[in-house]
Amino acid sequence: RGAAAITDTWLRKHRLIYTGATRHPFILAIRGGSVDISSFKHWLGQDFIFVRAFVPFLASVLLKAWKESDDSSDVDVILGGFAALNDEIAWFKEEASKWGVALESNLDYCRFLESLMNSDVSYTEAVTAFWVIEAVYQESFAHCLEDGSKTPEELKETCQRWGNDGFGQYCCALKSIANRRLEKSSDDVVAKAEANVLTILEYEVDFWNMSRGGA
Ligand code: HMH
Repeated sequence: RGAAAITDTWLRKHRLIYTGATRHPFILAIRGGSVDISSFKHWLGQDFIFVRAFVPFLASVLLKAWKESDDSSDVDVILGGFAALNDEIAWFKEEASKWGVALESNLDYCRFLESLMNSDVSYTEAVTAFWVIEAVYQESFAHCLEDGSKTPEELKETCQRWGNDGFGQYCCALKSIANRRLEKSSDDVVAKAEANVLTILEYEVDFWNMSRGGA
């Protein structure tokens, strides 16, 4: 098919919510240099909880790739995700102690993530969900590093974590895997994967909204 990638048509179709997830007021406040540090700390504590729940989710994606994928190099890309996540968790621990952040739990988003680990969720759906979860952070934090941004010096390292080029290339690799699988999938699987993407975008917006809870 010569047409645009499936994921690109989705992001055009769901433009408003996608922009809500990648250009959230919290991100714009970081970029504009006016972010409230208590909001940042609140986000940090919540994201540590999320990232810990992300580990078993990623393990479920790896298992599905190994069992179901038509391309063995998918496993290598996902393995790279574990390396990144391992690094991220170590960074969160350091940052949390540096900023004196207490850790909270019980997020609805984590429960949704858990539902995506079920064995009745196909590899195609799981890897597509994985792509969009990473892509939202990549786009959001890369925006804070673009020319003209006034991101506070002490938050640049946070933005680099997800906004760096390597993470961008990793998201592109995930996107290619998702599109390759979606092209070969039934309409039913494509519809389920799209519904999951929409749910994830809504959770991402809610997640950014939570940063306000700390203020
Ligand atoms: C809520 N979404 C959330 N946290 C993250 N760390 C990512 C996406 C990207 O890993």
